[in-house]
Amino acid sequence: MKLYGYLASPYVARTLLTARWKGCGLELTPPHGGSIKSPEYLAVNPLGKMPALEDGGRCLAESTVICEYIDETQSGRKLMPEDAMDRAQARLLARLVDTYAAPNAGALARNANPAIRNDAEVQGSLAAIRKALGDIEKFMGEGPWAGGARPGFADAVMAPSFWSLQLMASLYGVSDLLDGLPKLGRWMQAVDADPVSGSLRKEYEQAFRAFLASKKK
Ligand SMILES: N[C@@H](CCC(=O)N[C@@H](CS)C(=O)NCC(=O)O)C(=O)O
Repeated sequence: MKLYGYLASPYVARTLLTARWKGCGLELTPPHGGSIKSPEYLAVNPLGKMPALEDGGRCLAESTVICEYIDETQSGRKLMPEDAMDRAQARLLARLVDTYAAPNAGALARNANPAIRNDAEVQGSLAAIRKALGDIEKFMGEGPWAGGARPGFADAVMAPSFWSLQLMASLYGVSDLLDGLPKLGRWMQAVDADPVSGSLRKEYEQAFRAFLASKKK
């Protein structure tokens, strides 16, 4: 099994977090030809996005699909809940992040340079992110993890997206996106305190900052 992409992508980081929580030792491989738009990589993932996963000569795209595949095929504790409603709830949280929160990251990234910043677009994106996080808060249980006592699929999907949104929001002076959201605040404390997700967050933030610095050159 081979996982392609760079850690600075939250979509890649969630698949790596899944692999690490499973304890399966899956490492990241840079995209074929050094780019997600190279003909070699497009042959693996025609979407030209990361991550992609190759296994047994076949390829998968889309991070949540890859997370589920890793969970189903690798040994170790199942990250997807046993109960059908709990499973649906985990997929729902993942869907809410991907549909309503994460898509706003693009506008924050685009406006990082103050010289060519569109303030209205930035404020609109921050408001949309806050609205999405407020909605996600309403679907969180008592925690501390999304599914209760232990980390699972929803946590693996959500955590890197929250890291990325927080890093981007901090470019605009927003120091805590989860302010006023007690369930998500407790959840993030659990994510930071967990040895696997806590240490991946540090690696992720380093990779993200290196990516931003490379864009400035
Ligand atoms: N829905 C996709 C999103 C993946 C995605 O957008 N990845 C970004 C990196 S953060 C990417 O590859 N962007 C390149 C592009 O869209 O051209 C997933 O969950 O895997």
